[in-house]
Amino acid sequence: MRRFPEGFVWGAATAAYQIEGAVAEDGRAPSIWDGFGPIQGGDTADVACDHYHRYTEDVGHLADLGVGAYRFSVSWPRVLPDGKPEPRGVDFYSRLVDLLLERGITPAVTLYHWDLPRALEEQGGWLNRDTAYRFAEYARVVADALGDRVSTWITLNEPWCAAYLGYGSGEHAPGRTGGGFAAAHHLGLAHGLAAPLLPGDVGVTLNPHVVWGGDEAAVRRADMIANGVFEGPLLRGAYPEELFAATAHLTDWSFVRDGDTKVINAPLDFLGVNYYSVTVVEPGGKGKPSWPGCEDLRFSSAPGERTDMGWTIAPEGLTELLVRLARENPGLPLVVTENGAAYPEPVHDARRVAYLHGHLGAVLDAVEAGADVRGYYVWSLLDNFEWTFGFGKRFGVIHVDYATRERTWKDSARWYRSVVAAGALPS
Ligand code: IFM
Repeated sequence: MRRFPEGFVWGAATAAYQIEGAVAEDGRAPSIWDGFGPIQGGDTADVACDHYHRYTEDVGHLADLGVGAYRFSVSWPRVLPDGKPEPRGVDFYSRLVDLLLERGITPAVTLYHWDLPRALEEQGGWLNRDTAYRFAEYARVVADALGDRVSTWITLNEPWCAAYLGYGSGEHAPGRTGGGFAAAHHLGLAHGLAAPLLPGDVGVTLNPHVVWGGDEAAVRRADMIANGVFEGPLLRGAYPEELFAATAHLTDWSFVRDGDTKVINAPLDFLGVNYYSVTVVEPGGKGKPSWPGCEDLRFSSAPGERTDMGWTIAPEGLTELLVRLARENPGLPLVVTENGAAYPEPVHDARRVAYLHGHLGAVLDAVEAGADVRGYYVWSLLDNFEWTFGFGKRFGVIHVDYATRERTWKDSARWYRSVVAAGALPS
């Protein structure tokens, strides 16, 4: 057995839009994802996993798994449906938090997991600087409602996706193209304005890319676009020097105002890290719309076995990432806030067990190399609405039957429970 450090936090993660359903209840307003199409299979998240009505059962599953923490997100359009600072649907989260605490599970609350109120998108969304200030108001409302019981906060989930897929390639809602850097900047500003308002431990969750390739310049540029744009201001208070010249053909960065990067660089208690796979880059391609400033590069997957998402299984990338982040940010605890794999098997999911085993081993390798990794949240507690893939990709350790919404434990749930109980990984 390989033991995890004393006090290591074991968790499971979800996000509001992917599991809640109840999109028209308690006055919830539309989000940018409602009606965003084309979603594979014509699926919608109108009911999703019906977690809004089944949260008691789901907290029971968390308790049975034995996890010490549950990472979920609050739906902004449920809490502030008309943008006025008079919260409505926050009671749902209050009941959820109470139940978690009753069962001895620490709530870890994400404030933005991609479900922007549509009304704000109509005013420019993340291209509009004002959205950052609206986010801070929303953060204050949630902090006022839950801050007496919640002491672990994550401001944003994967701003790379929200900015570059939502406003760069347009693959994600709201489906706009060409504004990825402005969106990234305003998301960072939103984080920086909100972070000081949250009581307790505050982090932000990134999906830093592990970029592999033989050409040093290509790797360095892709790393700057995927990681430097976010980690620079958030962790070091400045954008990378080379960024402005490398992207001058796309933007003049005039949306960055004096003092912004200082705000974005608000003190952090931990950095959330989501990891699934690695990216391979080489010179001589046609770029990818979600990689602005990398138009002359070719992106591919690393060779090897892949999950149902087509993502190569590369646990060594997680070790590399955690060790890099630890080296570059001494004193900043790291938490793996998402890791997992999509596979279709309804119950006997040996491939997911192997994936999780490999990646937990990779976390231990990073710890042994000196990285201060404080916890791990499996993605995901439940099969759920996988954005543009609809219900077609299943990440849960618990199976959801979308006809009945019945939950059934997969082998990976039983396996994870045994690892959590032992606090150690079988070798
Ligand atoms: O389902 C998503 C989640 O919402 C954000 N991180 C990646 C997961 C798998 O694609």
